[in-house]
Amino acid sequence: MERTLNNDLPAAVGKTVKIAGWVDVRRDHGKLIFLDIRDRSGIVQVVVTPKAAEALETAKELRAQWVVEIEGEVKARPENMRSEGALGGVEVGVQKIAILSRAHELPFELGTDVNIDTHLDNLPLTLRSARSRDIFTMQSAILGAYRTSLREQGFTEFIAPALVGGDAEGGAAAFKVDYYYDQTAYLATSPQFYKQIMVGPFERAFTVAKIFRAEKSATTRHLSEATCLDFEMGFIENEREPMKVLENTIRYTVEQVTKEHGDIFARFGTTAPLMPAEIPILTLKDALQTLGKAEAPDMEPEDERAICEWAKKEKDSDFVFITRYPTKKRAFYTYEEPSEAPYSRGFDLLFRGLEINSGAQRIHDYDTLVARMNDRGLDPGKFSYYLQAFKYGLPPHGGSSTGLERFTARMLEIPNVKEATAFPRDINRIDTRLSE
Ligand code: AMO
Repeated sequence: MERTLNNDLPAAVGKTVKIAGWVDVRRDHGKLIFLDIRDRSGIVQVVVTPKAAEALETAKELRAQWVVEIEGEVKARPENMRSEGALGGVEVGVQKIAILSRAHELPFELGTDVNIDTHLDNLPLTLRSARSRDIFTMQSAILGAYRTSLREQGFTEFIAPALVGGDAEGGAAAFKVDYYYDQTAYLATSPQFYKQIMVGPFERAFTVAKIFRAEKSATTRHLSEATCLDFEMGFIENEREPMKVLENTIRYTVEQVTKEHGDIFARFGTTAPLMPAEIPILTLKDALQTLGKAEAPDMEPEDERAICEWAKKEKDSDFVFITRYPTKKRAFYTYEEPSEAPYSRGFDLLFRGLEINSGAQRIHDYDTLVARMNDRGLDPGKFSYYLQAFKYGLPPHGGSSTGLERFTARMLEIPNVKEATAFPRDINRIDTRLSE
């Protein structure tokens, strides 16, 4: 018999089917045993009665996370016994149970509140919890929508390298790697150079890239390995065009996840993000002034939270753009706004209190870029490979990068970005805790 997925069971009432999955919960009620069986499509209740004597003996043995194959008849549950959800209206009357895999006793009941370290120490188990499955279902949907939207806006996806010869951000701490011939390579801190190079062949290019940053600080928003949704586009007037493309992409993503995953927002006690017709844009100066703060070269995390609260209250928006950071606070390739020097054409996008994206118009003129490198004490000779893109003609261009984990975390209002990372790496852990 072919396997039926749980979410196809409502259409199979009266039929005998075979389902397969994990035992989520076993409940004993006198002579009956109820099992909740989870497969990739959902969770369904099955009932084992003394009529199926052999199955009942097997069911008595079953524990959480055992993997089983079950044959039985699909029945509509009586009106007063229905539970919530699509599968709440059906159950399977069990005829046969085959055990595919036995689980050891669990260290704790799945779904109970455990602290973040216990959660991370046991990911092969805890990722199976309803909460984790919701988080990574959401992340997968974000990723899919992001890609679709950029493709629809004329972008070509490429794969950026993770092993590089130097640090693209010129400042972000890079992990060193022993390479061939006694050379030191680095793990990429950003696909920045490669996406700019790809403007040459494609005008509009994007990549989903792993970035690695030797972040020494243990915070709820920093990872040593993060995933970035990066795009770059040519023939722009200024930074407003990449900001618009980003806004379109975010809007499409929010629309898609709202349509497909309203139930997840509800389970996390939050709502789909507020997205006005236009995301508000503030200069750094205006943002600080709005908060009654003195002028400063950057925003502190508490300023980011406060300005997001302001945007929500005053502009009905969970997103806010901040522009006109001082050029010297931004990466060396950032274009300066000529009419407002020393302020730049760089921007950040804040979402529900956190920076989730950074972008800018870039310097596209070879001589200007070399001069900027010299200003910053960077040796242009070390960037000769990247500089070829400019030597051989590159239009005015710009782009941005969204941190997937941060975007996911704020989407569901999860306090720690690590919970929105399937296998997070941080100062204390690379799968297992380093202190052990
Ligand atoms: P930036 O350094 O701001 O910009 O990174 C872009 C976005 O990536 C995410 N991010 C991180 N997320 C978790 N842990 C980290 N350690 C981490 N570092 C970065 C954030 C951030 O907004 N080249 C530029 C982008 C550009 O100009 O296109 C860059 O790397 O969400």
